[in-house]
Order: sequence, then C-alpha cells, then structure tokens
Amino acid sequence: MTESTLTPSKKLSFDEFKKEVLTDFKIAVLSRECSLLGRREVLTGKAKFGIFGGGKEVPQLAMAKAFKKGDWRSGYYRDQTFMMAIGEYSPQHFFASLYAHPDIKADSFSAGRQMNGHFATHSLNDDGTWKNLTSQYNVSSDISPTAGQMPRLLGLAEASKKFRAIDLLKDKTNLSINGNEVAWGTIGNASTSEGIFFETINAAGVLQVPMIISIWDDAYGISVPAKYQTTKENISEILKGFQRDENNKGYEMFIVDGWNYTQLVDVYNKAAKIAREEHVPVLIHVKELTQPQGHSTSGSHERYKNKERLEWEKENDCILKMRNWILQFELEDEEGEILKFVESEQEIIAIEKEAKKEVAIAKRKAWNAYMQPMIDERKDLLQLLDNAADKSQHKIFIDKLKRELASIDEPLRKNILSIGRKSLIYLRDEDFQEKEILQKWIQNYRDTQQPKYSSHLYSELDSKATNVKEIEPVYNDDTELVDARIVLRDNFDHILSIYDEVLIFGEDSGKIGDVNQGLEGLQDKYGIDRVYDTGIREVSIIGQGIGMAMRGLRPITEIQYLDYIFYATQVLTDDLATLHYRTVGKQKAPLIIRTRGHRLEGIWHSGSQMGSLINLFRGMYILVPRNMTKAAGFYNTLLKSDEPAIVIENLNGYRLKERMPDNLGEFTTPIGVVETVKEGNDITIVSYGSTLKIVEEASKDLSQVDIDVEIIDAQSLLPFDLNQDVLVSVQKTNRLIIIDEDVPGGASAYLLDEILNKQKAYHYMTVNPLRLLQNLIVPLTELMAIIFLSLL
Ligand SMILES: Cc1ncc(C[n+]2csc(CCOP(=O)(O)OP(=O)(O)O)c2C)c(N)n1
Ligand SMILES: [Mg+2]
Repeated sequence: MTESTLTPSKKLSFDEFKKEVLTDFKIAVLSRECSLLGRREVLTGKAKFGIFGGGKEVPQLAMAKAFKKGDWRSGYYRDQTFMMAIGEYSPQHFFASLYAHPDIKADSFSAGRQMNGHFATHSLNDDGTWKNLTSQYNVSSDISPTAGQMPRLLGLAEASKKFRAIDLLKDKTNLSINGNEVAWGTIGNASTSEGIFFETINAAGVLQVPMIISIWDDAYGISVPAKYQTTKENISEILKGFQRDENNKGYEMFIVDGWNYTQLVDVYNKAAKIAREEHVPVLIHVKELTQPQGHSTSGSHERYKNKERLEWEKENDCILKMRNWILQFELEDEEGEILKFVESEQEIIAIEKEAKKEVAIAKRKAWNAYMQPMIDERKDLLQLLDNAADKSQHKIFIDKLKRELASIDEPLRKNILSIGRKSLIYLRDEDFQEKEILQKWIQNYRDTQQPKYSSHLYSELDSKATNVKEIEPVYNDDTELVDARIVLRDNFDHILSIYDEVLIFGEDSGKIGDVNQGLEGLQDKYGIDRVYDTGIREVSIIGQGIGMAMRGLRPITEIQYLDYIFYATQVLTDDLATLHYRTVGKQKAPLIIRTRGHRLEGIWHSGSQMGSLINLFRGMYILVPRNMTKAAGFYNTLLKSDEPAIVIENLNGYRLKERMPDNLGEFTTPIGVVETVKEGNDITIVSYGSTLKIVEEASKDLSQVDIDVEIIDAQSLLPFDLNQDVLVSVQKTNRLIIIDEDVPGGASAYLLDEILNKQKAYHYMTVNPLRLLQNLIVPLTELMAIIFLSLL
C-alpha cells in the first residue's frame, strides 16, 4: 500500500502553480456556497429535495486534474465539485437541476427527471450518433441506489481493455484511443457495505482493468457510523488482500486525507498514470472527510453526531484546511525571495465574496428561467378563460377559477392544467367558439408538455428496434434439419464476423461455448477477447455489458439461467432500463442479454417469471422466442438497432430439430409483432415460449373433433402486438385463451389487460376470456378439455 508523498507530476512556474491553487480554491468555495444556498431553497419550499457535495470538495479538485478527456466517471451524488472543476456544472445549472427544470438545455443531466446531484454528460448527438467521446469528458448518468454505480464502472473500464486488445477496434478513434481511457468511480464509505461493491472490486482485480475507485470516507452513512458499517471501521484495511505484489496481479492502493490538497494532487496523478499505462485497477481511500450540512435536506446531522464529532468536523473542514494552507504557504525561491499565494487574508476574503455573489446571481437566473415559461403559459390560459367566461352562463365559476390561478405566486404546469380542465366541467353543456379554442389549447398544452416529463423511455429515432423490418429466414430445397443450438451457434458466428464491436461473455460462455453449446468453437475462432468466460457474478456481468455498451461496443452478455437474473434486478431496472429516459436520449446502452428459461420442472434453472420482468424492466425489450431460429432473428434485429433487450431462449429447445436458414446473420424477427402460427375460426389462443409447442400439439388433436383453433405466438412481451393483430383474430373467433407458465397475475394477466383495455377486444368476446397457467398439473389432455369446454 502506498502512502503518498508530494512529487509534482509536472513542472509549473510558481505563478502558474499559484493561479491553479487559487482557481481551485475558488471552485471549492463556489461549490460550498451552492450547497449552502441550495439547502435554503429546499427549506423555503422552492425545491423538493436537495443532496449536496459539501465536505468533499478538495479531493474532487485533485481527481478533476487527473481526469482527462476521453475518461469516464461512474459515481454518486457527492461529486458536485468534481463536475464543476471539469467545467460540466455551473452554479446556474446547479439551481436548474435543484428546481427540476424540465429542459435539457437548463439541466443537461436529466432535464429535471432525476433528483439533483445525479450527473451526466451527453454521449449522443440529437440524431442518435455518437459524439467524439475521446475529445470530451464523459460522465455516465448516476443512479440513486448506493453502490449501483459499481457494476457499470467495471464495464466502462473493461471497454478500454477491449479497445487496446482488439485490433479490429483500433480505428474507432471517436470511442477510444488505444484504450487509454480510465474509468473513475466514486463511492461513499458506507455504500462499500453493499454486496455489489465487493463483487465489482473482485471482478476488476481479476480483469485488470483501468478503473480508479475513490472512497469518500466521512465515517457515516446518513446517521449510521462506521462501526456499524465496516469491519475494523476501515475499508482500505480490510481490502488489503487485493493489493498487488511481485507475484500477483491485483490493485494499487492509496490512503490519503481528504483535506490535504497537495498530497491528493500527487496521489491522483500517480493513480491515473498506473491505471492508464498499465491497466491496473487502483483504489484510493480518502479519509477524514466531513459533511458540514448533514446528509441531505431531509434532516440535520446534529441529531446523530455528538458534540466532539461536530467540533472535529468544523476544525477539519477540507476547505478551511485548504484556506489555512494557502494563507500560511511560503516558499523560498533560488534568489532567496519568499513566494506566497496571497499577501493577506483580504485576498481570500475577496475570492469568497466574489463566489457568494456569483452563486446568488446564478440562483436568480436559474429561478427566472425555470418560472418564466410557466408564467407565460398561465397568462395565455387566463386570457382564454376570460374570453370563455364572458360567453358563459357559468361566468361566476370560471371567474373564481381564474382568480385561483392568478393568485398562485409560482404557478406550476400542474396548477395550469388542472384549472383549465376544471373550467371545462362548467362549460360542458355550452357551445361557443371561445370554449372550443380553450378546449384545443388545453389538449395541445397536455400534448406538448407531457413529453417533457415522460419521453424517451425507448428510442424515438427512426432507427429504433421496433422499426427494424422483418426479413424471413431463407431455406433452400435441401436444407437440413439440425439441432436447434446449431442454428444459434452459426448465427452467432455470422454476427461475430459482421460486427467487430460484438463481444459475447458470461459464465461458461468462452471455453465450452455455453452450457448448451450455442457458442461452441467461437472462442477458438474469434479469440479470447471477444468470446469469453466470466466469474459467477451476475450483477457485475450485467455491469460489464452496460458499461461497454455505453462506450460504443455491442456486448451480448449471457445470464446462464433466467432464474439468476434476479441478482441483477436492481441494476437492470434502475440503471439499464432507465438510462435512455433519464438522460432524455443523451446516453444509451444497447446491451443484449441472452438467457434461457421456460421449462417449469423445478424451482431453479427453468423459471418463467415473465410477470416480474415486464413490470420491472420497462425501458428494455422482453423477447420470448418459441424456437432458436426466432431467437437468432431477434439477435439480428437488435444488432441492426441500438436498444437494450433480454432474449429468453427455450431451455428445452436446444436439441429439437430446426431447419438451417441460408441467410444467417441477416434474417430478423420483428419486435412488437405477434405471429399467427396457425389460422382457425373457433378460438384464439395466445401463448409464447415453450408452451406454444404444447398448444400446437393440442390443436392437432382438437382438429380431429372439428375444433379449429387460431394460435398466436406473442413473441415479444415488451412491447406486445403493436399492430393489434390479436384484436383482428378475436373479432373473428370471439373467444380468447392465454396460456403461459407464469404465476396468476403474471404475464398472462398483462397480456389480457393489453388485449381487453388497449386493443378493446372485450366488445367482440362472446365468452369470458380465460387464462391458463401451464404447469405439471395441467397436462396436455386437460388443456384440450379446457379449450373444448370453453367452446360450449
Ligand atoms: C440501495 C440503497 N439503500 C439505501 C439508500 C438510501 N441512502 C442514500 S445515501 C445513503 C448513505 C450513503 O452513505 P455513504 O455511502 O457513506 O455516502 P455519503 O452520503 O456519506 O457520502 C443511504 C442509506 C439508497 N439510496 N440505496
Ligand atoms: Mg459516508
């Protein structure tokens, strides 16, 4: 473990050094001033909640110095000063995000969709193309679950490793320059108690990736002190075993006090050099930090810190310590002259005053920019209400609504829309032009304002996955029947040869080519950097995928069995599924997750828990192909577009026979389109995955008793049946059964809701629609009987 000593990494003249120190000090003070004023904005009701970077300013100045263009950060809500120091966060922006200004130009992180302190930069142009990521600072969009930034951090770092190792990627200089980019992580001391912290730390040590993780240690996690968080109350002490030595690869580690500016600068420069040049992960334990205003605006730290601790925090505030160091700094030059940063304290006071002023002005500007559009919108509505009131018999009520709206000091869109709609209730029996204009304005207002808050869950570009057209598999006359896994394998072979950016990895995916051999031989053919094994650690496998996808690669990560995806649930639902939404389309992670399930023969290795997936993973595509050709088609579709998805292959389908298509790598299965696999007139049966085969078998027997079923393969649960083909089928058959392996209230309930409420098929049904949950106690014969009886 390296204790730092000061060795400047570059030679500066004293004047340059002085300028840098004073500029840094000003950024720290500016940041602190934002925190102080930000808290007041919340306490006076102008913002709902605030979480700030106070007490962590000085180490972040040092981190910013070592952070180069092309590098990536994956951190958490305390990194306010870092963001300011790299020039990606101004005080006005600080207040815009505190007020949740829903304009990406005002709050470039999330247009008010995230709570403040959740940072991001833009990786994508408006047309969805990549920006030149190597000529800008890159900040992956933060999420709130503590340690949730860790899995993605691993992938961001691993991408550099891939760009350095894979010759085919060398020309992608807008994404990487020879893998020189470092992925910087930050995490609070208490969040290191999370399992995914340890999982990721271990994985990065194994992978030897350029990842630098800083632990901001203020000895607390909200109110809970280190003694309840960390063994020995010391995270670097317990991570000592990860330290590299002469015989073993591992981490480089540093321990440094968070108020010691010069030592911090030195440590961060050294860490960057090691990670960047050697691709060795580095851990920096930054101790003795404070939290001068407590955790967030929700409470005060006087409730849980004792007098001694509060006193200690005051004395050891990193900005105060930096201030004292600046005041006391003296250096004798070669001519014996004493060099100082400042001649007197007045110079420091002047910087502090200036910062205060700047922040106050920024706050006013941000507030006005946030409020002005809504004030204008209210004005428009008041005018329209006025016009309508003059014509209405209910003028008295409309006038009252007008007064109500006019009297709100700071009108929000919610107020405007709700008053507008209320007025229409009073006007419901009347008919005049002013009412019509008012009605249109309200409708238009809703249509134009709503997307500010809810757009971009999925891509809104022409290139979106649901726009990829179907290309059917082509067969020639002597096409052979093969084990279905061979279709998958040969299709992956084509994928790897077409797309240089594709990497496939997971547990047992490399050497043996996955447990069902859908990747057999592909590591030998494409190399260990493109098809490879990982440890057993689902959430960080997903993290590898997310991070690499954010850097322009096209990872296909394998989760060995669907049942084990749930270790990664938090990261999938909070990070991957929301990334596009929470950055308003400015970042993407088109990760393809390959897994297998649907064979209900036990508790594990075989589940079909679609209900939980479709609810938790909105923002991704959930695809349930009935066979391996359909699955291969989905992979091809997904690679022609750029959105995240889960493909659940049928565990019992790998050894069934399928025909080998000629156009491997080319044919596509459309997303959001059902397929009618058998036409019929008596009843519509919707199913998917492995139950579909059972339904097909039952239908053959039923045809012998003249029952003619129509079978529809849902194929894609998220989204489901965008063309509403099921509706057309029900219009013909007037009967519906949905069959799957999920629990009651699971995916079949979702499908029924889509068909009844979205497609409005209810009107065409002559009998109650049924949902049938196929499992061992509903064998084929019983299934047939149920279908038969439903027709009576
Ligand atoms: C998974 C999860 N659990 C709980 C929380 C609530 N929470 C937010 S911050 C926090 C404490 C984090 O402390 P630490 O990591 O030391 O960071 P600090 O705030 O002290 O900088 C907690 C418990 C959360 N956001 N996510
Ligand atoms: Mg803490």
